[in-house]
Amino acid sequence: MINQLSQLKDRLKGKPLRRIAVAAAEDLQVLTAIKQAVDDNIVLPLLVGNKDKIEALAAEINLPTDRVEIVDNQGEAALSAQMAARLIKEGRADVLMKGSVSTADLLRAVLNKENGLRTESLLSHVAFFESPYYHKLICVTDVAMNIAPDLDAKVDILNNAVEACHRIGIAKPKVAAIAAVEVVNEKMQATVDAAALKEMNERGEIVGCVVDGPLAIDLAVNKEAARIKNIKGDVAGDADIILAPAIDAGNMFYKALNFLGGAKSAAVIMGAKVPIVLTSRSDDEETKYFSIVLAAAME
Ligand code: COD
Repeated sequence: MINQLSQLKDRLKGKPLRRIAVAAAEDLQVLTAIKQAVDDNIVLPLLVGNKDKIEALAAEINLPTDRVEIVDNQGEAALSAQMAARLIKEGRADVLMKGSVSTADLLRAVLNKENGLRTESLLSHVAFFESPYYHKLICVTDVAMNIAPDLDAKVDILNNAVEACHRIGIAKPKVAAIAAVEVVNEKMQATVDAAALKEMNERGEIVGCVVDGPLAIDLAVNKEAARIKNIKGDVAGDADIILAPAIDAGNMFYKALNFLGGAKSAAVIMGAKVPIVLTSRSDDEETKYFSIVLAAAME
């Protein structure tokens, strides 16, 4: 069982170094996380952005410049995102990382029809948490990309999270489709969709996992709460994946875990041509570092 983010590094043993393109790399925290990943022999960085600023920051943190390549862009950060996406398309990197550029600009570069990194699949954000109050890593999705997914989008979001779990060795993840209550209420779309996802899983239309729902968050992560409310099944109290009903609920849960719950996290965007590290500017260096490790494990 994986209960620490540091165990993700075990997934990388024996694998080649990942080439990581960083969009708008002129960011101290991002470069510090990159340095740790370089020191740990995880990545070879391709830093896209303002060369002078990148070199000054690299010198400040002793990032060995002989182990990084810099692609200069003196223009807007949005252009660095487009350039980084193009480098990936040209096969020059295996992972994309967000630097000092807005999430929307990075995602637009990724979603661009001609030069972006789209595949047939929906792209979605997959985050893993190590919480002092939970017995194993827990995945939460989608807390940062898809705003108000319909049922079809939720199926893709769920499948991306299941794939991420498989890649880090969680063979048959238990998925809790979250709502405010555990009974279907036609006025709460989250409950209707959660019940539909559970049925699709039972019919074999969603595979590689066990889905239960609707479940309120306490029932998903706490066996005692499930016992008191008489909720049976394999998922209750032991969920591996929390499928959020929409971005607001997911994002609040994610930030509450980090800022109030003492959790550590790592996150990646799945469904694109390559894994994408898209951490928030307020995430600390450790989150950024573990997100690099997670993305490297997805390859
Ligand atoms: N996967 C694949 N294709 C997508 C996806 C997706 N998740 N989202 C949009 N597309 C495609 C659409 O099919 C369309 O062809 C094209 O991209 C543009 O779609 P729009 O018009 O919805 O695109 P935008 O640019 O208005 O919005 C896309 C964003 C990802 C930028 C938008 O969904 C967004 O702002 N999401 C929230 C980002 C955010 O602020 N997160 C908070 C982080 S802490």
